[in-house]
Amino acid sequence: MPQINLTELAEQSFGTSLEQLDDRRIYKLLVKLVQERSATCPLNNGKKKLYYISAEFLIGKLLINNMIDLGIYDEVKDQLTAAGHDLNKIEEFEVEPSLGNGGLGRLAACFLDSIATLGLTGDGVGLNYHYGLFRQRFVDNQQKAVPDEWLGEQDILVDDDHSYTVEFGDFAVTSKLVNIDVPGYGQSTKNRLRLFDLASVDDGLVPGSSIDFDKTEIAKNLTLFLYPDDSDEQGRLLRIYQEYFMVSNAAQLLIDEAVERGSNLHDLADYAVVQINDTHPTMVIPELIRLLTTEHGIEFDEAVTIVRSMVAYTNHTILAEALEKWPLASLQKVSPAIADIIVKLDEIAKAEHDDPRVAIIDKHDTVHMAHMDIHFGFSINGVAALHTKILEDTELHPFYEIYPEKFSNKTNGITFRRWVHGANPALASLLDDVIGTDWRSTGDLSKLANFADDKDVLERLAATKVEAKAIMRQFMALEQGVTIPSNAIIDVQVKRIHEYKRQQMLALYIIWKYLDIKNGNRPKHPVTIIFGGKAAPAYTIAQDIIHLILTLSQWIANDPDVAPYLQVVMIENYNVTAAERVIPAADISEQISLASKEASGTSNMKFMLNGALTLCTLDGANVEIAELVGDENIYTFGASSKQVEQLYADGTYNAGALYRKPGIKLLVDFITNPAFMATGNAERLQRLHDDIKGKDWFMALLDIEEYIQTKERVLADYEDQDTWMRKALINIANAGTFSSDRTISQYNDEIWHLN
Ligand code: CR6
Repeated sequence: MPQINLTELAEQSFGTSLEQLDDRRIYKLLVKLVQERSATCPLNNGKKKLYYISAEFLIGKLLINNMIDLGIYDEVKDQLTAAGHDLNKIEEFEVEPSLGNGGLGRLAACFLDSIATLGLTGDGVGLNYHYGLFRQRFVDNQQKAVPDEWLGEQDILVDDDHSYTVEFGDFAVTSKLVNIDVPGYGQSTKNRLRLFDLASVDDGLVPGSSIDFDKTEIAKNLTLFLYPDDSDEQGRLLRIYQEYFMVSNAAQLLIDEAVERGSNLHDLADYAVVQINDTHPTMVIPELIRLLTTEHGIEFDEAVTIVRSMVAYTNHTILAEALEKWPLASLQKVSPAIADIIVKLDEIAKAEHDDPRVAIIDKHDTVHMAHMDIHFGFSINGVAALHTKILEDTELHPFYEIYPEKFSNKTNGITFRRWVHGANPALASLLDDVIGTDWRSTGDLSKLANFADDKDVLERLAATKVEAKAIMRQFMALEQGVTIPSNAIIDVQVKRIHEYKRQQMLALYIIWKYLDIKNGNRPKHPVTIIFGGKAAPAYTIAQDIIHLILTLSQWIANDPDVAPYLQVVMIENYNVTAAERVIPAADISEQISLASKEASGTSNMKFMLNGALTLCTLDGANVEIAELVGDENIYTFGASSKQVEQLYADGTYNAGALYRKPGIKLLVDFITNPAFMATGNAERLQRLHDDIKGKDWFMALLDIEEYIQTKERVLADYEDQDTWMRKALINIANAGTFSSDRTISQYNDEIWHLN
């Protein structure tokens, strides 16, 4: 590849010097450069191709990431710096795509990066949501969801001429396709993210201020939002329409491309493998069978056999709410042909295994999508060792008894290109200096452990944290309007708002700390607690938790006794870009879910990689982090997953009894003390208070005391910076396991078998 000369490009494109060029035009220049480079990369083109089908891909901004993957980032950055420009400021002109929700979508994005980096032939397939999930605004300390209009200004979508008809029960729609290039790091080839859309979409329907729209106007509105509100019948139907639209397009594309590469369709499994990311794409199973039989003349039994050897399923949760079950009647309405095939598949499964616990269609005529995946896929995996064990031993045990060979674990991972190289350049260059540059492609950071007692390296590591904090503070000031003290301990919990993740428990800690400071116990360093995350619009308690956090933030900021020592910040519209600023700056990583409930977590890995210390329950991948770094380099607390499972099984958890302990009552009742309530929304605060006191389904009160003690130990330990930085270094040195390149190698070696 020719070398890059930005000075020359600036002259050619704008007739001015690079120094004189404003950030917006530099941004345009870089976009063009990346597009041109990427266009010259041929597609990976192995015989067998992976289709990673997912309802979400939380890809984040792409400019910097693509420059890294194309191998031009350092060159570009150096030239810009020399000309007095700041790449972070230039990146602000890029709009972040809104195609995902949380960890599952971000995982899919890391996976695409690693699939391309390993030179594997595999595309992501999903939908092109015009307004994404939603954009989060805070109004009166409450979340307001508005459409996220990201599509207007983006420069990343490339038109593709594939177009298909998708037949629903009483009408048909036509699709169109756009692609996003996914170059691989250190490769000259690329893959793509394929996003289907309605040819007849009408995105003028949504007024800027509301996410409400007519859910019956499928042919206009199908691809407006990711996860449209499913609290009513129409909303649930819309989700099924979306899912069927997604997989019908994916299946038609897959068959077309396999035929192009020489498949006679009897051998389709030699040409394609499908990874079903959570249950949303499950209907790809009956859809492939439908296409093979009705369009391509293959016998039903053979079609079933073919499909059974080419689809694999990943489970991401044991929470019942995310294990989809649809009424057969709803599936019949969306696609009678698919419903018929599901009925036949259910008969086959019942003939093979006469056990109501593993039925696809239960006695209420409800279709269990995960059950279809397990019977008619060849593989099912969990996303962390503990999660997979829970699937095997309890949640999916009857299936494990039938098909032990189908089960495996694939602990999640993250791409180091985005999460160190791009997000934490200071740390990346320190690593280059200390252990050489191989880690960028191998993910191997273990050599860093040799420097655990090297004072110079520890000091330089501390300096990278200072630098990351400066970038974060600048972001917070400019984008969020908050000033964070430069000497503050940065304590972060960023993830979707959900009771099982227990943001409410951290809120109770904040109340405790507030009262403690009021009592005169002033921390040596100020503590800034940062939250970020969206709550599903129909999830009332999660909205109440956001309200509590924002009300506490304001209450504390207004108390001059406490404000200099404690600060609470909730990032508005937390997204990948915000994550890239905040995670490298963190000292403490909050991973405090109720044990057994967080399947894996992936922010835990990003924080560890960036040298934060983890404060956690033994849940999800935290268990693996703890094993790797050893007890003295992590802070764990709380009931074990076994204990929690037992409490649920016995039905003996008693929130009320715990609430009555004086130390706990004081914290919970703070939420409804009249002066505090007067500053917020009384209905929300009262409801949340009553829920914690009376139900507390995710057992925050069970772990709160030990959590407070452990956190105080963490804060005290921070004061010994030498020991702290040593722990941070050990964490980074052990993070290599969590490279998504490792995860993808395992998927490929054990499931996909691509060349
Ligand atoms: N919320 C899990 O809860 C896991 C990701 C990716 C989740 C989380 O622990 O890290 O998937 N599950 O595997 C679902 O979205 C259903 C998540 O993102």
